[in-house]
Amino acid sequence: MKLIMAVVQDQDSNRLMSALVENNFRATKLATTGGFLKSGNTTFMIGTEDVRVNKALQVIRDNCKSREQLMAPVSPMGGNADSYIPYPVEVSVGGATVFVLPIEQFHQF
Ligand code: 2BA
Ligand code: 2BA
Repeated sequence: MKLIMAVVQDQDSNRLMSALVENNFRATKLATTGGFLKSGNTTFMIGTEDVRVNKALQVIRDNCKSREQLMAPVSPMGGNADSYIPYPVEVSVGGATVFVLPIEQFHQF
């Protein structure tokens, strides 16, 4: 069994959850925050059999798309003004960042 952890954009999360359930995957959705943009994103935990990992990855790929996002300038607050960029910077956020981890044990009590 494997645990798939997928960080996706909030805009794709409802569609992805519906697609996972449609394809008979069990999943848990967590509200998370990206370290760089410091804004919300969604992390899915999907526990599934090894043979279904590729199908899960395909469902994720089909339902999440990359987008450009503006990063608001953050004032240096007494820090180094040399590195201050006074205008928003466009950042490309990927459709999904996915980790596949081995599961040592799986229990449901
Ligand atoms: P939910 O996905 O909201 O599922 C609640 C309960 O609905 C499940 O209880 C199960 O009894 C039933 N259920 C879910 N999917 C089903 C399906 N495709 N067909 C028939 N019945 C279904 P639990 O199995 O005790 O799971 C409780 C919660 O634990 C789940 O909430 C989910 O958030 C999480 N979970 C369970 N298995 C998971 C897995 N393999 N990966 C990730 N999260 C899991
Ligand atoms: P954030 O950390 O908010 O990052 C959003 C986007 O900003 C990233 O998109 C990337 O294009 C850019 N970015 C992040 N760190 C950067 C840096 N140090 N310099 C320049 N640009 C940077 P994605 O790579 O598609 O990542 C989307 C979200 O996925 C991330 O949100 C983070 O929550 C998660 N993520 C990505 N890689 C991760 C990793 N190795 N471990 C844990 N979470 C990760």
